[in-house]
Amino acid sequence: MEFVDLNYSPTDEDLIALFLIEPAPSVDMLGAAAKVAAESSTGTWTELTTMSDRIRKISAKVFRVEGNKVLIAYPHVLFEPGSMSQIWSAIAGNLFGMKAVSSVRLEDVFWPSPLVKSFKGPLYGLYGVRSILNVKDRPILATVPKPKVGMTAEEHADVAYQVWVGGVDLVKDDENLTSLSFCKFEDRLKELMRRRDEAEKETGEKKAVLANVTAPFHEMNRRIRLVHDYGNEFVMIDILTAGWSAVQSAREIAEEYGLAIHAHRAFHAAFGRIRNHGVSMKVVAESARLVGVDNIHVGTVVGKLVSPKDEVISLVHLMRDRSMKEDLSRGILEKNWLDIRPVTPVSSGGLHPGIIADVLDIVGMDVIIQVGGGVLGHPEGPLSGARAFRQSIEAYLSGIDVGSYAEAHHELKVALEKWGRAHPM
Ligand code: RUB
Ligand code: CA
Repeated sequence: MEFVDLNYSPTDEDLIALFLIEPAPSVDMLGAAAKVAAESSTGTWTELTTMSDRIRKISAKVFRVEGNKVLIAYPHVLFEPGSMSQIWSAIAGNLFGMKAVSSVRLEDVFWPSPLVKSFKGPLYGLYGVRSILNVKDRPILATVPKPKVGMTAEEHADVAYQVWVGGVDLVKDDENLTSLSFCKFEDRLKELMRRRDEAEKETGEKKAVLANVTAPFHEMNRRIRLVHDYGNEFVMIDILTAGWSAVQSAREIAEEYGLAIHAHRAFHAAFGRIRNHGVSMKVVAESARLVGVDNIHVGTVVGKLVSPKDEVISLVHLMRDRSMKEDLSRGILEKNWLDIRPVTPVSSGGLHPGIIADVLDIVGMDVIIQVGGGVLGHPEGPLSGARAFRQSIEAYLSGIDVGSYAEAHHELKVALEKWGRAHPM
């Protein structure tokens, strides 16, 4: 019980973690909470002869328990400044496997100023990304060419060219499209840049690629350089499969070359989907904002992937706002991002023109909307698919129902005939 002190008032410099805990059948709540605090800070399963008062002072303390919500304060010296991997090894590490709990979820974190200041945050962030693309007064539009893997570099770039001309700003590599035998990274990038220049000339709009550089670190480093050398402005990283150390190192290199980072979150649902165990997407996104990605996927509510409405709304605010008040009922601890720039939320996964309005009603205008299948599945091809996508955005911005707007917009009409307003599975 030396890891519990219900009279403790945390200081501004403590990191606070909000856990949802279900104790194992033979364990009471305070006992389980104490074990979580111990395992994630200075303790282990038994009393130690090597423990001292000096070390007890820096141990984590359970200081508040409300139902299944347990708040634990950690003196910031338990964490290595500027190392997200080390922080996760502590507060998102061994504790998930302890026999003392039936389930435990890291729901949110209060990041104290000594740690916030130790991270760089985004180089560009939401407003910087808008100004790279020169898109100020509408959501930014992105498309993943589909099939997600399988096309050659030339086929891929040809699809990209068509969707750019149809009105999309960003062409995104998919999470599993890196450098494959039939579509090597450099070949694809080269071809994409050539076609990008054509599309920019034709449309007079700025266009760019979210180039997936995910790879073992030295190779990722080389790919980031290539993206710069070929004149593109963005790299994309599968941040969870690559790992925080790789993302932080990539952030350093991206800064050298002035590149923005698009964070794909593939893998998050493996530990975040079940809402009473694992790590919430909020903690993933907050960690990503600190280490300095510029865009991050937050879900759609209405698309093909599970993303509950309350979670998506929280994520959008956690990425865009400068600060937030504690709201335990929503599983949110206070936030003060200091000088860390806002991040662009990305809504993606199973979207099509018929449901864009539903998403924008939830996430607002300061977002990237990504539509892959909902563009490439258009019966008249990629160019028409992209036009239909852009038309659905125009309809929303003019406050006109997409069905009425479609009467005078052929591509949108065809898209609605295929997909209607269905929320896909
Ligand atoms: C979207 C897609 C993305 C998902 C990931 O393709 O492949 O990888 O957005 O999901 P499509 P999330 O538009 O055809 O569904 O953004 O929820 O992480
Ligand atoms: Ca994908």
